[in-house]
Amino acid sequence: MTPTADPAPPVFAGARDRLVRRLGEPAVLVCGIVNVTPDSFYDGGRYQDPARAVDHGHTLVAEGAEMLDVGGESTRPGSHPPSVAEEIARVIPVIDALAHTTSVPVSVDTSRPEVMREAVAAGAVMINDVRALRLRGALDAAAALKVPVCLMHMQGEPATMQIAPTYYDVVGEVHRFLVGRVERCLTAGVAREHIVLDPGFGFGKTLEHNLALLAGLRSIANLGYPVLAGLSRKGMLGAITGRAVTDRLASSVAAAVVAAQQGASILRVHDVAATVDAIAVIQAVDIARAASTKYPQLI
Ligand code: 7PJ
Repeated sequence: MTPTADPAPPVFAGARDRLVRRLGEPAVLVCGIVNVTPDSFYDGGRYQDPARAVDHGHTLVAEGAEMLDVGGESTRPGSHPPSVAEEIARVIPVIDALAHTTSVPVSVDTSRPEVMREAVAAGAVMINDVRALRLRGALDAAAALKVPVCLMHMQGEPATMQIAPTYYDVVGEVHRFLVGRVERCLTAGVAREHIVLDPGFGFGKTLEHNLALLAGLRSIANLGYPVLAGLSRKGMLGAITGRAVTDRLASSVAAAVVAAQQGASILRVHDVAATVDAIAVIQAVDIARAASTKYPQLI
């Protein structure tokens, strides 16, 4: 294969290009989470069996997910990564099955270049990296694979990130970090229209930091790249409501709505059906607002 050849298998190049076009549209996209892990904070162990993970992906698509994000590394605070071989064994069969049996784009939640390459060969059309392509070889792998990449901010590593998160100006620092990663990506040859940004809620952040980022999300969206927000059932919602992870549906939907109103383009969620309904309400109001500007006598 020549270096300029398209590395996506031809059947998936179309799915990738549809995703890139979709990311350019204003409507918010709901991405369903498929965790193939024994230890994720909410659904760890529930979908560890590949067949169950695939079934769950189908359920999320039936609920209205426009994308699925498949991950094999739990990044919950205090967790340690699995071996590369273990991560590959977890995610590749699930990505392969979902890419061949659903109509939605499949993203791989990984930081490792080896996993990125196998995942794209199996049909993944986006890379979601909580380490923003900072592991050795990841940036070059992502550029060569020519798929959209989500660059997430994290202070530290999952094993220790919640011990003492410290910022002087969290919104400014996350903003600067993301701008720096965008520059590195562009230099490495990642296409501008393939870049997605994420402030990384809960990744090396206190409640105060997370709230400042949610309130200031617009400043990140104003960089001009689609923003992904992952707030679903996270600890910050437990801190606000006093509720256990199983009882954070309402707060998760509220947080998703706030993120959408602050300019998020992709909502990464466990609870697809409820989030899709909430976004439908926002969209209906947006349409009414556009109409009222056109025909002011209606308001
Ligand atoms: C995020 C993620 C997030 C992106 C996880 C969970 C914890 N990827 N992977 N953003 N969170 N891009 O499933 O809630 O917030 S793992």
